[in-house]
Amino acid sequence: MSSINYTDRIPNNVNLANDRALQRALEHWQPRFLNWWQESGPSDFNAADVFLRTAIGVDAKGWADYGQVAMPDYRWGIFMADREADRTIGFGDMMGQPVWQSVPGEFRSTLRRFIVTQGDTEPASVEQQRLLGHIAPSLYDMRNLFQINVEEGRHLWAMVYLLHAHFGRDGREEAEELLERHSGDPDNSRILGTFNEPIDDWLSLYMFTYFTDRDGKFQLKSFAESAFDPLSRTCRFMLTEEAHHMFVGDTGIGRIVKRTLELMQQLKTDDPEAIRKAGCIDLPLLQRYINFWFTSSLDLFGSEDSSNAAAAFANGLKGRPDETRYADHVEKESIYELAVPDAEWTGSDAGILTREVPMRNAMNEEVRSSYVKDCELGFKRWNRAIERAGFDFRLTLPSVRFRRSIGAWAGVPISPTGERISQQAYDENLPNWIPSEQDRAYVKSLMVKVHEPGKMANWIAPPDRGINNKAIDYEYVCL
Ligand code: BYC
Ligand code: FE
Ligand code: FE
Repeated sequence: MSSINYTDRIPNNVNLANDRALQRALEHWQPRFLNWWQESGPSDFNAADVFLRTAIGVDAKGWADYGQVAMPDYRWGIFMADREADRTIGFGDMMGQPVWQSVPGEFRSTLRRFIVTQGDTEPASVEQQRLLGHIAPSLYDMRNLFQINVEEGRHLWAMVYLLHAHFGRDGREEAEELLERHSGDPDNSRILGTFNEPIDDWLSLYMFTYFTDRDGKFQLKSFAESAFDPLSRTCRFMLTEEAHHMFVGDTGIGRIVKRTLELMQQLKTDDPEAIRKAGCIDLPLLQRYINFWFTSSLDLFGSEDSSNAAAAFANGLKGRPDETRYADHVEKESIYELAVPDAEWTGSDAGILTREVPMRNAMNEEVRSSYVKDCELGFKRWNRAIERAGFDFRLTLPSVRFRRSIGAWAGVPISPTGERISQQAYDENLPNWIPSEQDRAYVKSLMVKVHEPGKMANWIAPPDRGINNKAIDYEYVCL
């Protein structure tokens, strides 16, 4: 089952050769994918050899191969985690029944919507990051960017496989449309908000990979629990690759903090102006980027009170990450205390009410809360570094109600610390809470390409180590 034949046009461990119709349909989609990569991916670097890992199987010990590859020659394959014998549904109304190998008719459109929404984010992110190679702060970073890009391309393949294999003609049409929508296109945009935001600089890339790829982790973990076994197995393998994407964000932000602290100690000041004069990223600026990307990513979990989420849980389509850690997997009678805005707020009290909703309806909020806890881990490390360097500043996650566009708090004026404030106070202060035009222009001005092996742009510290036991000054991209 899991032996991969790389002479196949589409490397896979899903026995594609045994289903000629499916294989032909995917081979028909393949040149369209390559066209899309050519038009919307990092194709300015097509000629470069890049030190990439390629998925070659699903065995935890040896799932990837490392080597110099030109990106258009990357082998985008279709992989699923091995099938678990006698796997049963782990949550919801059908708990304990055998999982499904095909899609039950009554859940077809919901599952298709989930898979299309998941699939849509993958090429969207490649489009958003398309030009960053030109301003990479080092060859090491450039390689990481391209690694992420090819793997998001593979994640698209993973979803397109499910659409082709299980959703017939509708699925094939959806697979075409995944290549037709474009990030930020006013006429045909990507489905979810964050995936239409521009990523024009590397600070945004690190924020995106820290906060938005982490949404990916939580959504994939929710689908890993699914009763639809092919979706579960596909997502379990995608999570193997996802870890590196978050690593890039986590270490990227950490290296900026490190470099800025070095400078602050050297100049004996935390004055943002002084930091900027020396060409680095001041911590308040970093905080504003955090405020922007965290709040945008929070919207990706959907509404706090969602009948979609309740139905998906009841029907076993989408569970909670690490469902086995919960005591109750059915949650039929359970209640969730949800904070909602008081519609009659006069400005005199907190303006936040607690409403009891069925736990199943609050699944999005439950998953969002686990996500927030996961986001906090990096902050503990960065703040320890700031404290050790002798400065009082602390990086924080803003309130989950701040600057929301989806759900109960959408459009409600809330400060980053979570207080309800007047619309006027919100409008006046928002430019200080998220990056201003000036901030963005400043960050852009720092973005210079550094193409010498081992060298880093001035605003970022080198990584602690290289990739796969290579030295930091290894030539990760041969331009
Ligand atoms: N922007 O009941 P509601 C990743 C829509 S990241 C725009 O509130 P539900 C990656 C929603 O679609 C992971 N629209 O929410 C990261 C629905 O529309 P329809 C991506 C939004 O349905 C980095 C309506 O509002 N994977 O992999 O419970 C790089 C009401 O829905 C937004 C997934 O998201 C938004 N932010 O849940 C590369 C998993 N939020 O259907 C890759 C698949 C909600 O009424 N998606 N809406 O027209 C899902 O599971 C669910 O669709 C959502 C929403 C969690 C997104
Ligand atoms: Fe992905
Ligand atoms: Fe990712």
